[in-house]
Amino acid sequence: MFGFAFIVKGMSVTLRPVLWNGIDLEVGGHSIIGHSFAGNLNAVRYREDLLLPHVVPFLQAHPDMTLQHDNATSHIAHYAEEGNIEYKLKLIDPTQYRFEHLATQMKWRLQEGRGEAVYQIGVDDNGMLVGLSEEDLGSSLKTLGRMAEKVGADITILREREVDHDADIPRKIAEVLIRKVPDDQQFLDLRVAVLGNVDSGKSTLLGVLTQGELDNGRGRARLNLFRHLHEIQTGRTSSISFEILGFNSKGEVVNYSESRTAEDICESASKMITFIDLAGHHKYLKTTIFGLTSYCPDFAMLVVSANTGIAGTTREHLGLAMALKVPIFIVVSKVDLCKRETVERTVRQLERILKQPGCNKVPLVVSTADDAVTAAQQFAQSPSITPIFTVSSVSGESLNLLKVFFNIIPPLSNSKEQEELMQQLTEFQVDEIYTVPDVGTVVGGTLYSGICREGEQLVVGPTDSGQFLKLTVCSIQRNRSACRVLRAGQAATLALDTFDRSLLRKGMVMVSPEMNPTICWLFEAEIVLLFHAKTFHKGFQVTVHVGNIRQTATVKAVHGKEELRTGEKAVVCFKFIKHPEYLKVGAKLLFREGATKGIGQVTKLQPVSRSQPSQSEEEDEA
Ligand SMILES: Nc1nc2c(ncn2[C@@H]2O[C@H](COP(=O)(O)OP(=O)(O)OP(=O)(O)O)[C@@H](O)[C@H]2O)c(=O)[nH]1
Ligand SMILES: [Mg+2]
Repeated sequence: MFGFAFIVKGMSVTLRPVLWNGIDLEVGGHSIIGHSFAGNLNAVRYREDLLLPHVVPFLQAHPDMTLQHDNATSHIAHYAEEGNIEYKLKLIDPTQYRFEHLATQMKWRLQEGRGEAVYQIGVDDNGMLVGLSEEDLGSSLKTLGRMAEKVGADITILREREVDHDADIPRKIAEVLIRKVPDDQQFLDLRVAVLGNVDSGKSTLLGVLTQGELDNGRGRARLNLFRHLHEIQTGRTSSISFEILGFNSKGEVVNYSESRTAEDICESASKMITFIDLAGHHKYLKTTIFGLTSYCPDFAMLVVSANTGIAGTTREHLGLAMALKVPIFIVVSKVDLCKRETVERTVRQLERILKQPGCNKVPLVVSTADDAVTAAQQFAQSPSITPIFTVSSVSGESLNLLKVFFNIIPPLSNSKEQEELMQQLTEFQVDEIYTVPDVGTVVGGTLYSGICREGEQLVVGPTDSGQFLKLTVCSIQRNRSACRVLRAGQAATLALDTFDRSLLRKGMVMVSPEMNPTICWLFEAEIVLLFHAKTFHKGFQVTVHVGNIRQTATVKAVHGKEELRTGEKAVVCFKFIKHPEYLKVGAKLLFREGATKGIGQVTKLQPVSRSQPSQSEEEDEA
């Protein structure tokens, strides 16, 4: 049997609902839970049996309440058999045999978390917060340190807290982060797409986090980030740029402060967050969507200015991230500019929107370091949890909470999925193409599957005529430093020596010669029309985004219907107008044209064979 507890903000302390083996609890006349849970609670059951069916709907039905955290009573919510969290009551003077076993277990937990694990000390197998005396906790942490040393990992104490406040001798539990960069990897790696309305403070926040210097409120911090002259002149981000924030094995920030270079940062970081700074202005929406679809971000950070609240493209960006199923957290910026009440009003506005049926999110306001730890852990367990931070890039308020959060959030895909992707044939998505003096043609992008080594022979395409061309990867760089092996999920730039740049375009893929990629002009997708001013019918042209592909396509047919209206679903046949593309069934798709917007999924391809000369739009129409 297991218990579960959570606190609901906005409720008097004595009325905290405690969900416990089948006890019905009444809060304000509402029964919160009426189930009996037998057996152990693991991470999956926590999510499937409790969080999603009970807690989330409860919170949705009570928009004035917020899930705060689950640690205030004598139980924590989850006992994980799988995953990277380990509960240990105590680790005092283990025998040699037990010590070996503990070290092996730690290795396994690290593997589960792709290099990171969390140990909860003073907690029994069932998640009961028993607590340890100061002395026992000290010696347990020492053993934990020895275990980490044995497996070559580093440890950081995330937090210690007292349980059972009334006892004579205080009893404590400790939460510890264990980190070990896998042997074949330089650092742990996360990608965060940064979204939000124009002027909400995205670039500034990234400037402050990655350069370590506060902003002056007039755009000083973002100056370091601008790439183009016209951006400096207008102050507006138009293209996509990448910023890096590293953490060393002790959880300390490693950034450009103390005049470090990118190489230095890569050298000393054991975890690297790559931010994808996107444009807020509506004019650049295409590029923003491209950033979100093609760089496979692990998370999206939506920046909302405290003084304007949800304005401009905020809603649209939120919708895009949700359509693409990228987990979101929110940063309310510029709190130095307004009164506490205004900040609170913006937070409430966000909470309301997040809890709406269309969003189904559970907001979690972060106001202490403890909340930040909880937020990172809950966020990883259930992407519907949406942490909300309130910060200032000028006064620096609460930026430390954001750093705590970044240091702890684990990548969402688990080690098994990652392993499976790595076993597949190599596929690199080309997002950018450059010519670098003395190096030649260089492409930037993400390795979707497989691994890629220096010297690897691949084929790139499809060309306009549907061909794939041979090439050799001469060298690989990640974050401006050399890298010998690239793994699925990692972004990098690949040098292609003298390969003719004019043969390449964004949206191409570089794949193993053994792969026989299906390419097509025509494909079908199941779509939902999100917004359309008039009606959507055959002959209509839209810009289609699928992963790193962006091309105009014509609607060839709307199956079973003459036309589509806002909110309607249908299977639609599209045809690219310029060149065939490499597509996969199941890929998420977004399309737009002016005010028209829709999302969907590729359901069927009409492949062209590569030996056959591929048809062009003109031939087809003739
Ligand atoms: N007072 C105050 N000003 C801020 C803060 N954050 C950003 N600013 C200012 O707000 C302005 C806009 O910031 P940016 O970082 O360029 O905004 P952005 O979201 O990147 O805008 P786009 O890239 O155009 O979408 C700049 O003048 C910043 O100095 C803050 O926390 N407090
Ligand atoms: Mg910007």
